[in-house]
Amino acid sequence: MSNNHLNAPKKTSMEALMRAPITLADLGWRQFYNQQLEADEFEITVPVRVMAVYRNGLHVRGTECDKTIQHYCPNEDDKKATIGDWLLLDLGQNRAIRRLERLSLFKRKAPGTSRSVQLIAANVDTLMIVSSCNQDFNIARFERYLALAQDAEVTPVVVLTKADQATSPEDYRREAETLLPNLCVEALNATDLADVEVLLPWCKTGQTIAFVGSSGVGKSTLTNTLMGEADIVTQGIREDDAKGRHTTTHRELYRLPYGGWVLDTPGIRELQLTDVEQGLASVFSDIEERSSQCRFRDCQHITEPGCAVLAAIKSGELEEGRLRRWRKLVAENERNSLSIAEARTKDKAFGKMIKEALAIKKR
Ligand SMILES: Nc1nc2c(ncn2[C@@H]2O[C@H](COP(=O)(O)OP(=O)(O)OP(=O)(O)O)[C@@H](O)[C@H]2O)c(=O)[nH]1
Ligand SMILES: [Mg+2]
Ligand SMILES: [Zn+2]
Repeated sequence: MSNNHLNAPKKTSMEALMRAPITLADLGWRQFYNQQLEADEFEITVPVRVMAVYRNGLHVRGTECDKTIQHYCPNEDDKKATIGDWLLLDLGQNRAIRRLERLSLFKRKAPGTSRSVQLIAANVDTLMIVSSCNQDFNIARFERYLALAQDAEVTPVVVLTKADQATSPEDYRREAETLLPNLCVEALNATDLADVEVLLPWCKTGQTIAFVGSSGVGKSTLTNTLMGEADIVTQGIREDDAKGRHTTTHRELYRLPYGGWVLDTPGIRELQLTDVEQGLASVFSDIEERSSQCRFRDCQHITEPGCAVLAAIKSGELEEGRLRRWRKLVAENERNSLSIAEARTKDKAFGKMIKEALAIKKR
């Protein structure tokens, strides 16, 4: 257990929270976003945060508004808005005119054969990587999620649920702690608030946490326990078609009675990495550092003489499985990044061709 509970935020009743006017700081606004505003934008726009993404619109929230607006640039990946984003809303029209630069972004290769990126969330402060003290516990999977967090420069926290059903949850915790130096790992019962309270230091006013992990590990349970009396997640299921909430890509930011925001995500079957080279270098810094000591600069660490990585495996300092996992993720990351970039270039070239054809037709 950590000493984090010493600086845990106070709980406010949901009623009081709803009554008080919401400020930009409450919504997670920072100096970083403020700096991006032009003087004249203050008059015609207001900043709003994306609370949910639906097929036909975005649910946004600002100090004075709480509504659904049109999608913002749905066709261009890098301009598309995702949950957690800050947009400048045109007061006259019901649409956003600009998306602000992000403090952080999580994305992955879209599942299946599609060669595109899927945005998971933006401007999250803490990535809560959820797994359970059972067969779901998988080092290779943790390394994927950690690469995502490290690449986005977001603090990762490993949450190991179902500690109440395991004979020695401490073993799982200790193993997870070896994943990264100073990694915070909590083993707990997700249904018990007394346990879940260890997560509160990350749930302070204006802070945003996101639960990610496989299906069934307890992400919604954690969210519900944190929500307490409000229990918006299960209420939502009752009001709605339960199917819609749990099995679709529905993601929503919920306000916690502790002042922060929580994003419960649907279980991810396969987190395919893309564009996280820095993140991988950071998660596998033990291998990357040794690579720089290999005799050949382009050493593949297979059979080369003077290979520092192979030497470390021979001496037992480095685990062979870890090298294998690193190799796999680096290859996957390169493959996905490349194929997405290629697909994008092709799309652009095709768009240009159509435009030119139309221009010629007009003439
Ligand atoms: N005993 C115990 N049961 C838990 C714990 N965490 C989750 N569960 C149970 O595990 C089941 C799945 O939990 P969910 O919260 O729905 O899992 P999820 O991660 O949201 O799953 P998806 O929405 O499918 O991604 C539920 O029946 C929970 O009650 C825990 O720490 N202890
Ligand atoms: Mg869930
Ligand atoms: Zn080498």
